[in-house]
Amino acid sequence: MAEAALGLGTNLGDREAALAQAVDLLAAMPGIELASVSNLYSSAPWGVTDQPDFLNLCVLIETGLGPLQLLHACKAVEAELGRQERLRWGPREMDVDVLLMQGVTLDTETLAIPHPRMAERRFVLEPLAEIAPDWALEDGTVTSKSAALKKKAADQMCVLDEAATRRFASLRSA
Ligand code: GSY
Repeated sequence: MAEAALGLGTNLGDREAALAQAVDLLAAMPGIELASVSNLYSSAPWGVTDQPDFLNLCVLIETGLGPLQLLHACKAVEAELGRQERLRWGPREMDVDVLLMQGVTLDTETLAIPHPRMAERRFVLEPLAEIAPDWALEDGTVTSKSAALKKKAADQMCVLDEAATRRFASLRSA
């Protein structure tokens, strides 16, 4: 089993309900055991800015799946949540990204691990710092990179959303 970190985000429809369903679907997948789930963060859209704000969270899992099998599991959750093909950086019903995987460095057309843009995204590093603070990145840890990015990108809105986190928790299956 390997530890892996996933980033989830949505900016369409009932976002807390979609995140709750996505996390429950991941937890029910063969080969995936959910280890921890971060709080929810409201974040300004990254890339294409003329779209609704996102809700984001990160999860840590233990998995017996290989990297591509894990990617397919993430894509299956997106499809189950009604993900439509739209603009590359556009609005989405659900996005599930493989961020990190213990012992895996990969750079192919299909999948890159660590996620190539995670170090530029507060909406990834801030929830991830809650659940994987000491995970080593290229030049630091998740915590140190998150703190540095928070200063450097102070204008990139990303705030802990306690109300959304409470609603999300109440929507998760028992
Ligand atoms: O790559 C993840 C999807 N996505 C997001 C997101 O999850 N959160 C924010 N704040 N902006 C985003 N832009 C894209 S694309």
